[in-house]
Amino acid sequence: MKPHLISGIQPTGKLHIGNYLGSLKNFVALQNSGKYECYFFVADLHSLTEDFDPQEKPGQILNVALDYLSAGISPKKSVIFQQSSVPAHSELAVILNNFTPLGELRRMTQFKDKSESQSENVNAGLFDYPVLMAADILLYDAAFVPVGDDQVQHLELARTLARRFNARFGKTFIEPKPLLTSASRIMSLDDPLKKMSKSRPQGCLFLDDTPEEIRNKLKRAVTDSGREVKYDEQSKPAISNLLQIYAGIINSTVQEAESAFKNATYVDFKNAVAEAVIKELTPFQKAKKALKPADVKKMLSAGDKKAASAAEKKIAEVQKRVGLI
Ligand code: AQP
Repeated sequence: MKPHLISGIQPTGKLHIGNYLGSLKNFVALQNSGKYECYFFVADLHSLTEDFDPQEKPGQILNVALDYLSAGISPKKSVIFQQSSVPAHSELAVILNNFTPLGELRRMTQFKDKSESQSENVNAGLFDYPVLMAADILLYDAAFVPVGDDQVQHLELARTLARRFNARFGKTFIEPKPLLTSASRIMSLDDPLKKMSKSRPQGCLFLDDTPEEIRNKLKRAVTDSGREVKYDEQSKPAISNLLQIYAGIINSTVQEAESAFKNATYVDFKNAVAEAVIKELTPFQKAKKALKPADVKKMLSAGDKKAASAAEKKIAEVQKRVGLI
């Protein structure tokens, strides 16, 4: 039996090149490696932890599913589903809450960061986010979880919870390991010290951007002092970020990208990054246009059923272990 692998993306807005290089592109490669039984979900429950408009939510959920398919995740090879359609995620999170000391959640840097960035909405869901994430993973016996480096601390908590539960109730869960991509943190085009985030659209290069928009955004992207295209996160954070984007897109290392632009000007380099991004996104955008929303919804509910059948077995086992049934 192949090891299970799971990951999700929140439907909080249009996906950007950070989501693509940090997760989506890697999801496709992992799926196509044939080494794993893959589960990819739309993390809609997680997305409620920040301000949202209920009118926009269904479109955002559909959009993540469309992006999965357009990037090459196939329902023939992977289980693609919507988190909230499988109630066992919430049930397991409620049970795991009882084995999670508050102090462990207080340490989470994402909670601290988001408490500052959304200070008017520091809700219990945000605090409990890592426990729901642990439930998402443990429910499917996932051995591997492809994540960006910002999620490594959450994954560590999932491992701790698995260990703690197994020690007390007998072997129930697998301890998941992270699979990191090389482009684990793409920064904003307007501020290379801030992570590219859906919630800061002014710094994003979106997967749906037209070639013109991509060219303009890269032209306007901030650069650093000096003239040399050089990878140095301390003294050249903006150029280093563009090198990361370029290398991620063409599947090379930043060192190779750096030497390819050794004698180039910033302008030439930025143009080359724009053209590489356009080349990569053209087939994605074509595939997305060809998809019919009604078909995608059908595909998603078929995936929900497959995911639910695995999850229901595990939640029943957990309920038995803790003495509920
Ligand atoms: N800038 C980034 N660089 C590399 N990877 C990134 N990811 C997100 N931003 C970057 C990775 O994308 C996956 C899905 O992310 P998510 O939507 O579930 O949550 P997120 O990390 O909170 O993404 P955003 O864009 O920053 O959304 P908002 O603004 O809504 O919080 C994850 O694997 C993440 O690491």
